[in-house]
Amino acid sequence: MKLVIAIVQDKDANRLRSEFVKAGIGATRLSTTGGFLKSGNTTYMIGIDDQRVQEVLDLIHKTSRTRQQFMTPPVNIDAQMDSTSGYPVEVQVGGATVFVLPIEQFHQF
Ligand code: 2BA
Repeated sequence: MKLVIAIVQDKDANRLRSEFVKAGIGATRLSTTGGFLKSGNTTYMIGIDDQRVQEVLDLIHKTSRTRQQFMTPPVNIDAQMDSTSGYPVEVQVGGATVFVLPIEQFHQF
Protein backbone atom coordinates (compact mmCIF):
# COMPACT_ATOMS: atom_id res chain seq x y z
CA MET A 1 0.00 0.00 0.00
CA LYS A 2 1.14 3.55 -0.74
CA LEU A 3 0.23 7.05 0.39
CA VAL A 4 -0.05 9.48 -2.50
CA ILE A 5 0.21 13.13 -1.51
CA ALA A 6 -0.84 15.40 -4.35
CA ILE A 7 -0.67 19.21 -4.23
CA VAL A 8 -2.92 20.65 -6.91
CA GLN A 9 -4.23 24.09 -7.76
CA ASP A 10 -7.60 24.99 -6.24
CA LYS A 11 -9.01 25.40 -9.77
CA ASP A 12 -8.32 21.72 -10.53
CA ALA A 13 -9.33 20.31 -7.14
CA ASN A 14 -13.06 19.76 -7.77
CA ARG A 15 -12.55 17.97 -11.09
CA LEU A 16 -10.00 15.70 -9.43
CA ARG A 17 -12.38 14.97 -6.55
CA SER A 18 -15.07 13.97 -9.07
CA GLU A 19 -12.62 11.61 -10.77
CA PHE A 20 -11.73 10.01 -7.42
CA VAL A 21 -15.42 9.54 -6.58
CA LYS A 22 -16.14 8.04 -10.02
CA ALA A 23 -13.24 5.59 -9.63
CA GLY A 24 -14.18 4.69 -6.03
CA ILE A 25 -10.89 6.01 -4.69
CA GLY A 26 -10.91 7.33 -1.12
CA ALA A 27 -9.14 10.64 -0.59
CA THR A 28 -8.75 13.28 2.10
CA ARG A 29 -8.71 16.88 0.98
CA LEU A 30 -6.75 19.53 2.86
CA SER A 31 -6.71 23.26 2.27
CA THR A 32 -3.06 24.22 2.04
CA THR A 33 -0.91 27.22 1.21
CA GLY A 34 2.13 27.28 -1.07
CA GLY A 35 5.27 28.50 0.64
CA PHE A 36 6.35 30.59 -2.35
CA LEU A 37 3.22 32.26 -3.68
CA LYS A 38 1.50 32.09 -0.29
CA SER A 39 -1.77 31.53 -2.10
CA GLY A 40 -4.14 28.68 -1.51
CA ASN A 41 -3.76 25.26 -3.05
CA THR A 42 -5.29 21.87 -2.29
CA THR A 43 -3.55 18.76 -1.01
CA TYR A 44 -5.08 15.30 -1.41
CA MET A 45 -3.94 12.33 0.69
CA ILE A 46 -4.83 9.05 -0.94
CA GLY A 47 -4.13 5.65 0.63
CA ILE A 48 -4.13 3.15 -2.21
CA ASP A 49 -3.11 -0.43 -3.08
CA ASP A 50 0.16 -0.67 -4.97
CA GLN A 51 -1.52 -1.88 -8.15
CA ARG A 52 -3.78 1.23 -8.31
CA VAL A 53 -1.07 3.86 -7.78
CA GLN A 54 -0.63 4.40 -11.52
CA GLU A 55 -4.39 4.88 -11.91
CA VAL A 56 -4.29 7.61 -9.25
CA LEU A 57 -1.31 9.27 -10.94
CA ASP A 58 -3.10 9.16 -14.31
CA LEU A 59 -6.19 10.88 -12.85
CA ILE A 60 -4.03 13.60 -11.26
CA HIS A 61 -2.14 14.07 -14.51
CA LYS A 62 -5.37 14.24 -16.53
CA THR A 63 -6.98 16.91 -14.34
CA SER A 64 -4.02 19.17 -13.48
CA ARG A 65 -3.24 22.17 -15.65
CA THR A 66 -0.17 24.35 -15.88
CA ARG A 67 -0.92 28.05 -15.33
CA GLN A 68 1.00 31.30 -15.27
CA GLN A 69 0.62 33.40 -12.14
CA PHE A 70 2.06 36.77 -11.15
CA MET A 71 3.65 37.36 -7.78
CA THR A 72 5.08 40.59 -6.37
CA PRO A 73 8.31 40.05 -4.44
CA PRO A 74 8.28 41.43 -0.89
CA VAL A 75 9.26 45.07 -0.27
CA ASN A 76 13.02 45.60 0.35
CA ILE A 77 14.22 48.19 2.86
CA ASP A 78 17.92 49.08 2.55
CA ALA A 79 20.32 50.62 5.11
CA GLN A 80 19.14 54.16 4.20
CA MET A 81 15.60 53.03 4.95
CA ASP A 82 14.67 53.47 1.28
CA SER A 83 12.05 51.01 0.29
CA THR A 84 11.76 49.45 -3.12
CA SER A 85 8.80 47.36 -4.08
CA GLY A 86 9.65 44.67 -6.60
CA TYR A 87 8.02 44.33 -9.98
CA PRO A 88 5.54 41.49 -10.41
CA VAL A 89 7.20 38.40 -11.81
CA GLU A 90 5.47 35.67 -13.76
CA VAL A 91 5.65 32.17 -12.28
CA GLN A 92 4.53 28.90 -13.83
CA VAL A 93 2.49 26.79 -11.42
CA GLY A 94 1.70 23.12 -11.75
CA GLY A 95 0.26 20.89 -12.99
CA ALA A 96 0.60 18.95 -9.73
CA THR A 97 3.33 18.14 -7.20
CA VAL A 98 3.04 14.51 -6.16
CA PHE A 99 4.79 12.37 -3.57
CA VAL A 100 4.35 8.59 -3.31
CA LEU A 101 5.29 7.11 0.08
CA PRO A 102 5.28 3.55 1.39
CA ILE A 103 2.77 2.81 4.16
CA GLU A 104 4.05 0.65 6.99
CA GLN A 105 0.64 0.01 8.56
CA PHE A 106 -2.95 0.92 7.76
CA HIS A 107 -5.71 0.72 10.36
CA GLN A 108 -9.33 1.79 10.44
CA PHE A 109 -10.69 1.35 13.91
P1 2BA B 1 4.22 27.53 -4.04
O1 2BA B 1 5.30 27.26 -3.04
O2 2BA B 1 3.36 28.72 -3.80
O3 2BA B 1 4.92 27.68 -5.47
C1 2BA B 1 4.17 28.08 -6.59
C2 2BA B 1 5.06 28.07 -7.82
O4 2BA B 1 6.10 29.05 -7.65
C3 2BA B 1 5.80 26.73 -8.02
O5 2BA B 1 4.95 25.89 -8.78
C4 2BA B 1 7.05 27.14 -8.79
O6 2BA B 1 6.79 27.27 -10.20
C5 2BA B 1 7.30 28.54 -8.27
N1 2BA B 1 8.33 28.53 -7.21
C6 2BA B 1 8.27 27.91 -6.01
N2 2BA B 1 9.39 28.17 -5.30
C7 2BA B 1 10.15 28.97 -6.08
C8 2BA B 1 11.42 29.60 -5.90
N3 2BA B 1 12.15 29.46 -4.74
N4 2BA B 1 11.92 30.35 -6.93
C9 2BA B 1 11.21 30.51 -8.06
N5 2BA B 1 10.00 29.96 -8.28
C10 2BA B 1 9.48 29.19 -7.30
P2 2BA B 1 5.02 24.30 -8.53
O7 2BA B 1 6.44 23.82 -8.60
O8 2BA B 1 4.04 23.72 -9.50
O9 2BA B 1 4.52 24.06 -7.04
C11 2BA B 1 3.18 24.25 -6.68
C12 2BA B 1 3.00 24.07 -5.20
O10 2BA B 1 3.40 22.75 -4.84
C13 2BA B 1 3.89 24.96 -4.32
O11 2BA B 1 3.30 26.25 -4.18
C14 2BA B 1 3.96 24.18 -3.03
O12 2BA B 1 2.76 24.36 -2.28
C15 2BA B 1 4.00 22.74 -3.54
N6 2BA B 1 5.37 22.23 -3.67
C16 2BA B 1 6.20 22.36 -4.73
N7 2BA B 1 7.37 21.75 -4.51
C17 2BA B 1 7.29 21.20 -3.30
C18 2BA B 1 8.17 20.43 -2.48
N8 2BA B 1 9.39 20.08 -2.90
N9 2BA B 1 7.75 20.05 -1.25
C19 2BA B 1 6.52 20.38 -0.79
N10 2BA B 1 5.62 21.11 -1.50
C20 2BA B 1 6.01 21.51 -2.73
